[in-house]
Amino acid sequence: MDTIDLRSDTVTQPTPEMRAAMAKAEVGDDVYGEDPTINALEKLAAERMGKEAALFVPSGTMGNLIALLVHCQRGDEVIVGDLAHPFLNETGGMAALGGIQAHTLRNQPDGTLKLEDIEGAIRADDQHHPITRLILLENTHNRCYGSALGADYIGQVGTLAKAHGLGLHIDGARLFNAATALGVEAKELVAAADSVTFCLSKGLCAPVGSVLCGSDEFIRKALRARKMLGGGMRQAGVLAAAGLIALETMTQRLGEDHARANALAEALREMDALEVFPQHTNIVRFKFKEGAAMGPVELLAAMKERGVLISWGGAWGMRALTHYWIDDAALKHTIEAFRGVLQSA
Ligand code: TLP
Repeated sequence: MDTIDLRSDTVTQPTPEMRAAMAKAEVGDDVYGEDPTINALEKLAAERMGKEAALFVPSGTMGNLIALLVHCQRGDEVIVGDLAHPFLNETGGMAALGGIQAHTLRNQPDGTLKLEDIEGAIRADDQHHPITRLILLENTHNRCYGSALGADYIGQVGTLAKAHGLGLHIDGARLFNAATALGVEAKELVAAADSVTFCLSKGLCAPVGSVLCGSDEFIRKALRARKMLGGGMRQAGVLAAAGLIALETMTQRLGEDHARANALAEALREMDALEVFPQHTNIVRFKFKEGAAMGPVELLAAMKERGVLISWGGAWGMRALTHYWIDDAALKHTIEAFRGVLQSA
């Protein structure tokens, strides 16, 4: 059996259908706006998000950074969760490249920020203070166990943002997982947002790429920021061809990944040594209970010997993600491998 790679859904390889579409994609110079496949992808993405326009970008990280650069000036502040990916895992790009200050608020276990905390964090108009410009939410929330933020909550944050003249950006790297889990259309989850980034490259299996969506004016500014960051790609229609399949068909099957993640979480809950956190979508997070006979380093090594890769984020515990390439046989093998390793410890 091939290695079963559950470290992330970023490891997904393009499907055979994607490879075929990539091989015959029509391309042009996208910096001239002449790549028909990218243009088609951007049009479809904007439609799916219910926004006026969209921009194909190389990664979720760049999409979030561009959004921050467009919403904020140097010295401005963004209200963001302390467990949010753009704060924790994007190399401090907002500070390094945008001079943007993160005003972090405690993320609740369900990935939300308390409305009263947000309200309390908005700066008064005072020469001593930075200017609060933006609120940033993440959906699904990676560190908060893949939880899905609902349209009602996001609407309330949007109302708060508007009342204070702030923008709302959503890091929707796994937005379609959230939409699937909640049984709603993705656009309902971003209706209150000014901008959203979603990734084609994670559970949707495209090899590269994310899409940033917003108003025409926002995307015009985003285009300049993308160029500045060196993200103006040329004949990248070969990538967008996979992105179109990601968006059209791969968004429809994420429920399967969630069901397998649920089965994995249930099986892990039966193992005495482990504490398994709530599972919502395709992310399963767990850690060893106090006094367990084994630690993450040993578990990862023993699982690897059995052909299964999982990841360990120190104090954050261990993580296994299901995705297109994890079928029922792979899931069965994984559960048996966990049982074998933990029962022999
Ligand atoms: N997440 C990766 C790692 O960076 C941790 C993963 O394996 O989960 N937003 C969210 C919520 C993400 O989870 C990620 C990637 C990104 C943005 C960044 O996307 P890329 O990798 O395309 O820059």
